[in-house]
Amino acid sequence: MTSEITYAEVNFKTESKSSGTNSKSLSDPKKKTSPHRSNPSFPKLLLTSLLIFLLLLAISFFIAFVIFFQRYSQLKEKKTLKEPIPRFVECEKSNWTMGEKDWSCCPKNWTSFESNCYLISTTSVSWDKSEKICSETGAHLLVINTKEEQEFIIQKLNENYAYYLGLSDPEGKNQWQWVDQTPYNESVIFWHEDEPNNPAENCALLLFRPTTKKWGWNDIPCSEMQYSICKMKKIYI
Ligand code: MMA
Ligand code: CA
Repeated sequence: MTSEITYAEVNFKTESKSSGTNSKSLSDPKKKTSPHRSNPSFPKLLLTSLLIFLLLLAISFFIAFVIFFQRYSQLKEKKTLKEPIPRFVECEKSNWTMGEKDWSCCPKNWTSFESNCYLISTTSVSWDKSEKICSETGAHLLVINTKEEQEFIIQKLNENYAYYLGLSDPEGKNQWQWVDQTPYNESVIFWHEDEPNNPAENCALLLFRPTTKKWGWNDIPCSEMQYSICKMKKIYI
């Protein structure tokens, strides 16, 4: 904002200066036709106005360059925030290849299963916040696609805690949605008995129930502070 105002001021100055020069140069031809031929201040004036013009041009270029550089670095910053590439990765050689890329990698300290990486987060935050934290690393809250995937994940979890999934029912109409747009498939659901049970509980989590000695899903209010699990696709190099 400020830089645009400065630019407008410079333009204004340029105009007023050049209009001043014009009026002088307009008066100069008159002098030439007049009987007093020799006017020693004329070349000096021309040189001065030329210098001023060049100076203003240089300043304008400089300001334009500064604005451009600022915008460019802002753009670059936004890009890096949107799609962060993990600084450290751990890779293993795949027994099958993705074209030329035969190493599959997960960010350091994430666990890997099939073609995905998982991070079990032990900070208690709301559902929205946990999804935000996952997405900042290029991941999503856990979307469970198969029974095998859930079986793999639960053996990494603590039975005394519950973990947010990427599953919500925003309108409380029992229309459950996965965060990555995976269709909600009734044949791959693992709700605990009698769950989901409350239209005011719009977010799902994975927890252990000692009564049935089973891991399963429950719906709870999205504002509850809970642990969570992030999931992202492996990176192939
Ligand atoms: C809690 C809460 C609910 C859940 C019931 C099951 C009392 O509420 O976790 O989401 O459905 O327990 O008894
Ligand atoms: Ca419930």
